[in-house]
Amino acid sequence: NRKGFIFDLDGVIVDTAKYHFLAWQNLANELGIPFTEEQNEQLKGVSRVKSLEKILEWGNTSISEDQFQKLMNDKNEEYLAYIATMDESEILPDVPRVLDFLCSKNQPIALGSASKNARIILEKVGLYSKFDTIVDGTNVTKAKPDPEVFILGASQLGVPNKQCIVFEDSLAGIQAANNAGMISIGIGDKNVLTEANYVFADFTQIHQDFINQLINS
Ligand code: B16
Ligand code: MG
Repeated sequence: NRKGFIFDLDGVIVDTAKYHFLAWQNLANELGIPFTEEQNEQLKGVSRVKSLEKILEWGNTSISEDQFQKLMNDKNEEYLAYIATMDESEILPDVPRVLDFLCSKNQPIALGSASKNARIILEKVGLYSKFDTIVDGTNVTKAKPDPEVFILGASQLGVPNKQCIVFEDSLAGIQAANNAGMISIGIGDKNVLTEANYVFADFTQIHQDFINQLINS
């Protein structure tokens, strides 16, 4: 049996949300807009442009298009400085075990992320070569919950949507997987990821027999 396994990046493979938070917080500070960890939660899985739009909305602030571009660039430069410090110690628990198990079962593996920095992050943590294909924010135009990112991943793997399984930490990402007709597996809080087909706190809770069931279903 050949399924397609598609992984989100931030919140599933690594916890880059903490770096996004630091960089957005800095930017919000400069604009005099309060920015909390709760608000950062709402930016998970959301594109860079949409994230800045939301922060400006929260602060009732409007700026010129030029300034908008400049702020996005500044934020990304700061974010990239944090990314530069990353190594394999930042991979979330048991992610390599699951990737290696899928590989040993000859299952195709894709990345499906909203981030435009996905490739560099995978390189930094040493997981780049584990993926048969990578679809990220540089390849798609429509943001999750639109299914574009996952549908493109499935087609690059050569696997029908219905035979794909998506691991996601954000509600918008779970909805994107469901909208693509894929099996959705939430990684995180089951009270948040209510629309997922399955939810696990993290990959340490995902055992081989469950993965075998997915492969053979
Ligand atoms: P970038 P994911 C998403 O990654 C993050 O969750 C989200 O917070 C971020 O704004 C978005 O990527 C864009 O990231 O600024 O690097 O292009 O969860 O879809 O892997
Ligand atoms: Mg995510």
